[in-house]
Amino acid sequence: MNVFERLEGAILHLQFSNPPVNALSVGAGLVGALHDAIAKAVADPDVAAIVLSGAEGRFSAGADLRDFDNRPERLDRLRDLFTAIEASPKPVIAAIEGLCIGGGLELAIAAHYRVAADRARFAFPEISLGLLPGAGGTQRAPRLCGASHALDLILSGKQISAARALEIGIIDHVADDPVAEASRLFARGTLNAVRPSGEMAVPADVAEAVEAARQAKSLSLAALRAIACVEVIDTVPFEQGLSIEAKHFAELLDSRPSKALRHGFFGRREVARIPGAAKVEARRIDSVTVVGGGLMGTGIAIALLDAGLNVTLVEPRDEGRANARKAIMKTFDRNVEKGRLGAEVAAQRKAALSTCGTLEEAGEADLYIEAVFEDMAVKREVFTALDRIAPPHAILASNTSTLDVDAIAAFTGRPQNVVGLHFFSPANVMRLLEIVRGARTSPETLTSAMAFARQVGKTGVVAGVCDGFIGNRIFEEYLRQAWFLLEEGALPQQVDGALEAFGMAMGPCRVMDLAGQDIGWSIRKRRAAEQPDRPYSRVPDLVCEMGRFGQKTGAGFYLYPDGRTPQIDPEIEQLILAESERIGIERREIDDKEIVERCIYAMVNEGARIVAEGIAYRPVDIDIIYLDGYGFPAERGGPMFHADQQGLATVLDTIVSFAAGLHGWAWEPAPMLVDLVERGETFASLNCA
Ligand code: 3H9
Repeated sequence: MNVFERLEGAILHLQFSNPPVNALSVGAGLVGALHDAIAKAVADPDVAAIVLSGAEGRFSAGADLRDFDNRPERLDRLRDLFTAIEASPKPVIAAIEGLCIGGGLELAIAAHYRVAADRARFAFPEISLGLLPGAGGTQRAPRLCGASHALDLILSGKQISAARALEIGIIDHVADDPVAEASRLFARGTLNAVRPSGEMAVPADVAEAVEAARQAKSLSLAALRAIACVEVIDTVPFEQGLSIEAKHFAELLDSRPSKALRHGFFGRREVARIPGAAKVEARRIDSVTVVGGGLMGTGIAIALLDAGLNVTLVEPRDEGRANARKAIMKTFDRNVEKGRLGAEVAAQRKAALSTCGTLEEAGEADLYIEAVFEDMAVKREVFTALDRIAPPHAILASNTSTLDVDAIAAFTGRPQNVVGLHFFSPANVMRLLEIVRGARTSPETLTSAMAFARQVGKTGVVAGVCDGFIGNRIFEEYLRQAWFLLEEGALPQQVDGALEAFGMAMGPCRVMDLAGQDIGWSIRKRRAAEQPDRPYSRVPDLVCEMGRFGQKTGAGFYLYPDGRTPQIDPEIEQLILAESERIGIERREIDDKEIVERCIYAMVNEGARIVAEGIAYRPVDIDIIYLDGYGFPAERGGPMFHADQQGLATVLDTIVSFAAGLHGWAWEPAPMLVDLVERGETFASLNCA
């Protein structure tokens, strides 16, 4: 953290530095140092203008998010700095390179002028953290670029280019070297009048822009508050607008959605850290061989090509290979058609793919990902061959979602190089990558797998070896409750409706109809043999016995006349009622609260076991898996964070009350949960371990 001063003629250059993203930190002293430097420059008769820039080719990623918790009063210091800059009697020019977002953009628009490099990017990303620009952004930006453009920036959170920022008037000039250009323009007399944005005229489009913004569907709390801030521009003076904005910001900071979204932001970065790991270099991965050209292998190949890797897809069946290639090419063509990808980039990605029928033909790669049928005998065949063919440095990964990674590693003479890379379908869309650490996986392999996840734009989360790893093991408990609820009195649409109202992207009946009911059926058959003491409801099995496997067969829990849209089917209601009668359950009214608590607390209880067993390093790892892989609502922060918010004592009491009901065996409280409640602690307290 530092502010560097350099006087060049009458221009004082102030360059601030706070690696890695130049966050405007009060706690670390940057904001105070900048404020002092500005005050000193204003008092110094030798200084006629101030040029502000960020170190290392970037302006700033905004306020320091670490200042937010517990010490929100610190943020007033940031606001005071911006007021001092705006009030400076000497022109302050922001010279912008790289990222200029959030509080960084608010700093830039508190200055009197902005000169930016062509590659600079601008945004107000606060909305993705459940916040609004709270240091003048909602009051200054509309005065500079109009309310409609300002609201676009604030409500979308999206980055815009320097060219676009110039076009809408948020910056004044674009130049190769913004610092030099700022000095030159000042010397030429172009930028030397003091021009506070707060004193600029109120834009004419406030009412119209506010009205248009309110038309959007399902506006978040932060969006509603941001619109309210912009709305007052028409009616109150600038300073009062700033106080209104600060009040809304403080309330949002304390709101459940923002706390959850900030937990997700830091959680995604936290899960990248392997506790206690010695620092090892990740191996460089340029080429990957994917073994298996089915749905999963194809999706994985697309994801890797999208990340700029060279990919060889090995599929022994001629037809399967041709289909895989066709599907990959079609995906790139569709992306070009939809304007998501340039034709040239698509051509490069297509050219980076080769396909062949055998591993021998594939040539050497840095990483091999097996995505063949979930059968140990087939895995043995592939890994024995990989061990024979792959170069010594290569990482050998299995995409298994159920099988024992240690047993797979034992098929090779190099178990230290073996790891699980569990992609989620469709692999080119889903953000989560569960990285399964075998008992003998080396730290270098694990670190390389984490770096690989980042390289291909995925959130990598490490899981230990157990049946279902973290994600599917917890999901099984969630589904178990959903199916029990059906036989006790609820219908699919009610279970789905309650969980969707809670915020899940899709309820369990719809999810399994989408994924294929036959997948759950085969797992339940296996479980019935392995764990006869842990019964399941037979309801979904009965649906499968009718040949209804979900969307792919046109019917599952619902009917799908158009292949996608679920339609309630009275036949399923009859089937469920008959099953309740057959097993002697008197159906009862079940409210949405019970549905949500049973399904979500079942996840929490199993999650606590998973942390206690060391399968997950920390509770936050479970949260991120659920946020990025299972459609858990971002504004609830994941199951473990949600449990903390409810209060663990309340969660435990509820679990104990369920234990007294039907299928009480499924509700034995996890010892870790009991222990945390006894100590008055939270799951969050285990995240920093
Ligand atoms: C704001 O400004 C509020 C104001 O309107 C009002 C106030 C009153 N603070 O993501 P990366 C850390 S709200 C503190 O891995 P990338 C991050 O934790 C803020 N730390 O790199 C990580 O640390 P570590 C509005 C921050 O290149 C390291 O930097 N701003 C902040 O993939 C590298 O980050 C935002 O919402 C921060 N603001 O992406 C921007 N930002 O290495 C949030 C980052 O210890 N940030 N760190 O794990 C981002 O979107 C991305 O981090 C960014 C870089 C695009 C900047």
